[in-house]
Amino acid sequence: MSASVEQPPEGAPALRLHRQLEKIWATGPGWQRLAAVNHSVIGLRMVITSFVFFAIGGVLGMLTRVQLATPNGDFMDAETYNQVFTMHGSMMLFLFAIPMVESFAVYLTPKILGTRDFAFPRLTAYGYWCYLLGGTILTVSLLARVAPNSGWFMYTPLSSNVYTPGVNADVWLLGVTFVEISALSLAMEIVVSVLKMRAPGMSLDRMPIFGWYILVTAMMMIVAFPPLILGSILLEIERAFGLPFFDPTRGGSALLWQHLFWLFGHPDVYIIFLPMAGALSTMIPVFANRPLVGYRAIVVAIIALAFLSFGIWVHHMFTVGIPHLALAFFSAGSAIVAVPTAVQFFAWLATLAHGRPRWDVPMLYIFGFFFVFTAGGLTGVMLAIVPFDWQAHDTYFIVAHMHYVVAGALAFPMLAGFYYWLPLLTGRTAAYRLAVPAFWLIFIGFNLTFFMMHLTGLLGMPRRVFTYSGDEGWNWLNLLSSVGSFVMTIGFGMAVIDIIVQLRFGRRVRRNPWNATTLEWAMQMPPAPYAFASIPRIATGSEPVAPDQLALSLARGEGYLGFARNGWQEALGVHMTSGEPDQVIVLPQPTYLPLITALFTGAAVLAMLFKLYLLSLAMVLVTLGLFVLAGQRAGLGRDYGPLPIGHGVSVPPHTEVASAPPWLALICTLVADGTLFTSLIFGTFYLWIAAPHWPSNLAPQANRMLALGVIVALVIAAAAARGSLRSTSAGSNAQGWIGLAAIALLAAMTAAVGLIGSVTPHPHEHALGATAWALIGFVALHAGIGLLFLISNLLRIRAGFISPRRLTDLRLTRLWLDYTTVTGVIALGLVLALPALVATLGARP
Ligand code: HEM
Ligand SMILES: [Cu+2]
Repeated sequence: MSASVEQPPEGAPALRLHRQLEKIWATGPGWQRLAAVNHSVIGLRMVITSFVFFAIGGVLGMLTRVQLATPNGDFMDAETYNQVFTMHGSMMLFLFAIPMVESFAVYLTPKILGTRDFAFPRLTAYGYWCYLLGGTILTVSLLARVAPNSGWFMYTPLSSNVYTPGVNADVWLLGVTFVEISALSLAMEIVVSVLKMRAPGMSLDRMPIFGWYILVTAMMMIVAFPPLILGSILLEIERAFGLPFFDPTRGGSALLWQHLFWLFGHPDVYIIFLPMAGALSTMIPVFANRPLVGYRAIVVAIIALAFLSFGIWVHHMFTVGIPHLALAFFSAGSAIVAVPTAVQFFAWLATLAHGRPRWDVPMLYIFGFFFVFTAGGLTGVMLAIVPFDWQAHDTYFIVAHMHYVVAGALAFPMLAGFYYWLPLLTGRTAAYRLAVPAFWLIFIGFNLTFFMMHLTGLLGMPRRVFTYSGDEGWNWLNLLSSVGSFVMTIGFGMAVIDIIVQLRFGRRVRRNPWNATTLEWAMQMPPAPYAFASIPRIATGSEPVAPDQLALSLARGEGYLGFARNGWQEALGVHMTSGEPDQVIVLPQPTYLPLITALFTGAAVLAMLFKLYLLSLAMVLVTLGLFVLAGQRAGLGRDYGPLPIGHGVSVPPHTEVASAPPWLALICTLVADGTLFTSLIFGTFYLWIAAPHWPSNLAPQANRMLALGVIVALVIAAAAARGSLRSTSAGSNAQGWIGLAAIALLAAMTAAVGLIGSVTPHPHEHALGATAWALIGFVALHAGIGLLFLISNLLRIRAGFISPRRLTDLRLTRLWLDYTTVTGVIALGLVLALPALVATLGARP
């Protein structure tokens, strides 16, 4: 079978190997940079882009402080102030915090885990472009003076059509959803890459602690973002087409938005914190000069934290009128979440206490983190106590708490991380004469700004006011806050200058300047596009790696895959838990497709903003078509059988195994999609149980025959997908089965559209009809996507990418159609059952 595979040359000298790999992996110069898909390139771009958004968001923050420095400020009017502080909060969270932690993950994870790249390089690039375009749309809206203005959490009814008639809220809903989708796609590939692409021998329990943090964070993203995406879609549908999900006069509920928002919002705090905590857990042992204390306890703690954080979103809603029992429950839960955080804290302190800490710039910022984050944690425990929250809610105390937590968790560890990893990139080190004073200015300025806000809050100053009269006793506190914010900004400015100076004039350092024991230091400085010339094997036992010796041996090609074969970009796939190599993953080359696809996605968003819905639909279809096209030539065009990877080991290419990365990626996708679906079900039940105006005499009749028709058609499609898989693996032609599946899906979609047309009460009139519309729409959409899967299958069978041994495509289609059938049965069952359910509850006010 494997006739024309190039044989690996024996003992390639380091330099020749380097040249060969460079030729295969490098991104071209000039315009070809736009085609880059490499994780180092994209990761670096993301760092820079998120830092630019941080600067813009910072300027907006400064503007708010100028306005609030003195009473009766007339620097801005109320409307401008609303836009400025809404954009400040939204930018800081959606365009800076989340992308910044993701960029750390994108740049560092493959290097720390000892692999050459992520599993889906083109998706990395697509995610980056979507982020850049979405962020640009939001920024431009600010210049056009149509920026979002109803607060960064967009509470309805303030953000609904009645109170925010312009496009301001649409910009937020569409722009943020765009950015979230990119975050979600990155999260999926992070999960797959961490699980499937570690260095051989790196079993899960020997993975560097950073890998655990990133894995848990990415999994949290997969479950945390869908509720917000759903909420944004429903609110946008309400604003654009008048379907009342959040309008209480027509059976909707404004509180549903808050639930969906905070189901995302609270876990998001930990999504931001955990990767940075991972950076801390990586740096602290290095500076303490001894291994991390309590590796296992930390792993347990972060998993516990992930679970707990999803259960306490209601602590953001203590004042909306929640039953007493629920208050007690969520209050206790919020206090308990301090425990796993404390476990990490004590592990860090113990590591420092047992070692001989070395002072350097990153350590300064780590000290800053300890101080600021502890303070934020303490006020957090205060706010978890319901009576206190009732007092402090919507005062500046919350703003103070939030900045202590977010900046403590993010800004300080981020700067520590910059200073720690920058030598890897530049081979140079910081200029201390700037770095140290910069730290102190940031630290003092930060505390001056935000400590005062605790006091202004306790004195009763509400947040989001654009001015105050001056006789409340808030004057000098506000002035000090504003002065502090300028001190902090000067500090940030100095840190930026310091980093730029380091890039150009920093003192040269040797490899691994901090004496670290993780793999990223065992590569060239700066890293080559292929990361490792050959892939290390992690020996048994948990002795730390010695990057210096390892680096030379890897560069000489003494690890796995220490050769260039067929011009392929090769990486190793491993068994998820044991870390034993089980496949060669052949990665795609640079291409403009991600950029083009993102441009069309952006065009769809813009068309929606300008209310050109048909154009938008067309753009969505082009985007989907491009995805199918991108899948066209992915993988390998023929069977190869086991390929040698060095050290006498041979494994098959990823196209010929069952546990290939795309399979795992689809499972992650379905988890995300299933969370969205569950949120939709939750919303339906929530409205039925809690929303006003659900009289029992609505007596709607969904058409049972049509519903049955949808289900039967879906079952036929799923069965036909099984048939196509069976006949292909038996070596016969599957096109008939695929055709049958396609016809069944078309029938299902037609029946679903008919069903939507006959829904009563009309979706415009009542939330009952609107939720039925959404549930059936969900089913129709998934049947449509199933159709794309089938088209892709046909094209790829024709092009020879599917064979009895290369079945991944067909297995993906089967899984998708099974999922569509199951969710379809649940959704339609609920649509049919709702009228009866409504009747049992009776008329409510
Ligand atoms: C130059 C430093 C900063 C200043 C002067 C500043 C100032 C402010 C002010 C005045 C508000 C409005 C509060 C309100 O009326 O509700 C605000 C809100 C907010 N800030 Fe900052 N901020 C700064 C840095 C940051 C950073 C570093 C982050 C995140 C990483 C951040 C995230 C937020 C968020 C999410 C909100 C919305 C809070 C809410 O109202 O719920 N800020 N900030
Ligand atoms: Cu929370």
